[in-house]
Amino acid sequence: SSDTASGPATHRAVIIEAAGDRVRVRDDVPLPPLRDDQFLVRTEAVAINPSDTKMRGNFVTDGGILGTDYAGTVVARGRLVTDVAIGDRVCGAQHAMNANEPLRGSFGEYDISAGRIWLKLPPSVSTASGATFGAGISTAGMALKLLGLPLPDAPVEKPAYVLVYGGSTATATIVMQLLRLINMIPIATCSPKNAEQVKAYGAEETFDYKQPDCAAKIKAYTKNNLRFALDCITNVQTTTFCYAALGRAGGKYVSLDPFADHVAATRRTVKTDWVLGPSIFGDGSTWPAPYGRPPSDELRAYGEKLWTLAEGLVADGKLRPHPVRTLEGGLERVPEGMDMVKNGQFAGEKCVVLL
Ligand code: CO7
Repeated sequence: SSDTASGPATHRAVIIEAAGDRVRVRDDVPLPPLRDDQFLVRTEAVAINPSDTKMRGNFVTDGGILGTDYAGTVVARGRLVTDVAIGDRVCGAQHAMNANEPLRGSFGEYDISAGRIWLKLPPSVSTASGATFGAGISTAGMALKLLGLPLPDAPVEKPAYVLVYGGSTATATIVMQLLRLINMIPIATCSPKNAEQVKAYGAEETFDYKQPDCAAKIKAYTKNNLRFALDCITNVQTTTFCYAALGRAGGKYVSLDPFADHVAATRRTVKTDWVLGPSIFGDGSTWPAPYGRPPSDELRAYGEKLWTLAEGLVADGKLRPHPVRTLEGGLERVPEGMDMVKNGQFAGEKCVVLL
């Protein structure tokens, strides 16, 4: 089918069937019409997030398109859109498995812009690398907010340490750069083999979490004054570790998934929260408990600000993407890519599928 102002009526996309959680690549998936305030992107690369492999069971809307991250070229725009032109390269995120808009996952030949959760890519960033920014910037931005920290337009006056547990994860790569830009000082856990890379993205010091005295070392390094911990892994061990590293006065612990309450209950002076990535769109979440949320205009405005700032930082080379490894051959390779991500075959690299 040929492109019109709204794109074709159908396109190829990776969908999931509720019965049996069957992932399929189909050629006849409806493409919703373009609204006046949206633009249409011909998808050239999609990145696979661990979360894409978790959209199964009661997360699934039957026939919905999977995928959060995309990058490509603008091919059509609604009449109210002035900040992108046809031919611009962009990247962004989609609110996948939103029961209200199940056909808006990113793993399709076309992506429709979602709010202001996108940015124009500068010539210095490849489309494949750009495809990794969607969930990364959204998750990192939400993490800063929940930690009670500002965005890069208003750096803190007094630098302080932030422990980033899981320093070599894709979220950590973005969050550590943002922490530096707001004048905070990231320190991170990772394996020794990843220490140089983690430092290159902003960590002042790295700690090998496999050493038994690691939390105590962090406590000593931060003189028992650590007040912020971001847990990019989130299980009983990692929550326990972060709680052990936080200083005597307590502070804030933020994780990327719900954490174990029995660990959190051990220290009353530590406040907690966890990031729900898609809350960045401001339209709430229809995902099952505890992932459901009401809409929030405050979060919508925050997301717009985050992504507008991120566009400038990426253009200036101040916000660099996570390392990528690509799979060629189009959307047909997405199911295989999801299996590989789930099995840890892309540790330390983002799996990007080129269309
Ligand atoms: O945001 C959304 C929508 C926006 C619009 S949707 C949500 C998007 N967010 C996510 O999907 C969260 C992604 N993160 C996770 O799911 C987790 O944090 C994991 C643990 C899966 C990390 O994801 P990532 O893709 O970054 O992981 P990776 O497979 O590349 O792993 C990176 C490293 C590993 O190499 C380990 O590091 P080293 O230094 O030890 O080699 O993570 C480390 N790691 C662990 N460290 C300690 C992995 N498992 C670990 C563990 N303990 N159990």
